[in-house]
Order: sequence, then C-alpha cells, then structure tokens
Amino acid sequence: MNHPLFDLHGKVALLTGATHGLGLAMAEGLASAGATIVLNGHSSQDKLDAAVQSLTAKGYSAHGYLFSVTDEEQVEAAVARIEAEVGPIGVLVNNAGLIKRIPLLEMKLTEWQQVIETDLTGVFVMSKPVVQRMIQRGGGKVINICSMMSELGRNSVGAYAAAKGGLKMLTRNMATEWAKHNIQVNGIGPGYFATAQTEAVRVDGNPFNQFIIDRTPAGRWGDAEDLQGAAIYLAGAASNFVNGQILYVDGGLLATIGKPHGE
Ligand code: GCO
Repeated sequence: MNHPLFDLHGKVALLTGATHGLGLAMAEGLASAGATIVLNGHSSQDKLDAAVQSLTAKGYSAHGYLFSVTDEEQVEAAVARIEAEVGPIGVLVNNAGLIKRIPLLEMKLTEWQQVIETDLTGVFVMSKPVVQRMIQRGGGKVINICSMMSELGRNSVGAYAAAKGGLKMLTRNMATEWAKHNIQVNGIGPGYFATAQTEAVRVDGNPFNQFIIDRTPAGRWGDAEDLQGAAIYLAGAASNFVNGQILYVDGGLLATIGKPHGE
C-alpha cells in the first residue's frame, strides 16, 4: 500500500503527448501509484493503442484519446468525453511538445509558430476546460513539462527555449490564479534524457553526447524512469501546499557551470 501522501488510487490522470518517451514513462509511474491513466496522442491511433496496451498489459487501468492540444474544439470535446467515459480528471500533465533544431536566422515563421503553438499555446488550450471542471469539484493538480531550456539557451533551439521559458512563467501564473481553488500547478524540468527526442544528439561521436555527460554532475543522461518520482510527488497529496514551482530533474546540470573534460 502506498504512503497516503503518494497514493493516487481513485485519481484519473490525463497526460498529453504520452504515446512514448518521457510522457509514457511518467504515465506508468502515476499508474504504479494507483492512478487511472488517460493517454493523449495527436496523430497515430496505432501508436496510441500500443501505448495503452503497454500499460494494461501490466495490469494498469489505461485509456487512449486522439486529439490535438492546439485545437480548442477537439480539446473541449475530448475533455467532455474523457470525463463521461473514464471519470473526472484530477491530474493533468501537459507533456505534449515538439522541438525543431534550426538556428533562428534560418527558421521559417511557420516553423517558429508550430513550436510555440504546441509547446506553449497548447498548454493554455488544454488546461482551460480541465481546470474549469477541477474548480467545480474543489481542486486538482496540473503539471507542466518544462525543460533545461526554461532556464538556459542553446544554439539552434531558440523557438523551443522561448516556448519552454514561457511555460515556466505560464506555470507560475496558473498557480497564482488557481491556487485559491485548491489547484496546485507546478512544473517538472527534465534535464537531458535518453529519449527519441534526443537520439539525434546522442549518437556516438556526436560531441554533444560527451558534452552533456561532462556538463551533468551525475555524469550520465537521464533515464525516463528517473522522472516518475517527481510526477508522483506533484500529482499527490504530498504537494498540496506546493504552487508555481519548477522541479528540475537534471542530475545537477543547473546547479553548476560544469567542469573541464576529464576532471
Ligand atoms: C536539445 C534537447 C533538449 C532536451 C530537453 C532538455 O536539443 O537541447 O533536445 O531540448 O530535450 O528539453 O531539458
């Protein structure tokens, strides 16, 4: 039996963009603490079904809904369906996001807009109908997935950094406006994790791979499971007086200026 402060039995958790990677790993973490899981995908029903199956095969309660977090009508319809078919959403994890590694001067406006629309505006669109219902029920939890780029810049990820920096402040403003309704809004800021999103920069021989290992005091890339504890903490009663915080799970990266290679 889980400690009551970390027990999620009876809660429905919706995670966006969670058919793979960190989103699916966080979903499994929340499921292991007792939550009923609702996964969102935006394009592939097959990927969504496979993700749901990966959880139900382990005995967890999981459901899948295909919609785009950037489409207000799809979001509102999906929230109504989820609450009718699964139950009231007690935990919302805004994880859906994309990255385009293009230097700013080479980036097209449409590419910029796509990143901002999904990674920042999508959180606003997704949260409104869910939080309106949470207020009616007396409370809830919202967890926004931020990034190292919420705090730091890096060549070629300017749009992503602008979105994730904005998401840090959106998290604080959501917390400011909704805490009085017993809704705790916080963020998780993953460091550099070994996922499909970072596969391109982790390949052997890519200098960025060693750079990150040197730049991270823990001396390794994160594993998706490393995020599960933070998700359970922010989804449960243990964080009922925590508002507007970004919990960085980064192996110490933000704590240091780094060290010379080999030190
Ligand atoms: C990059 C990486 C990062 C990580 C993550 C760090 O290209 O720098 O993809 O953006 O994915 O966001 O927190």
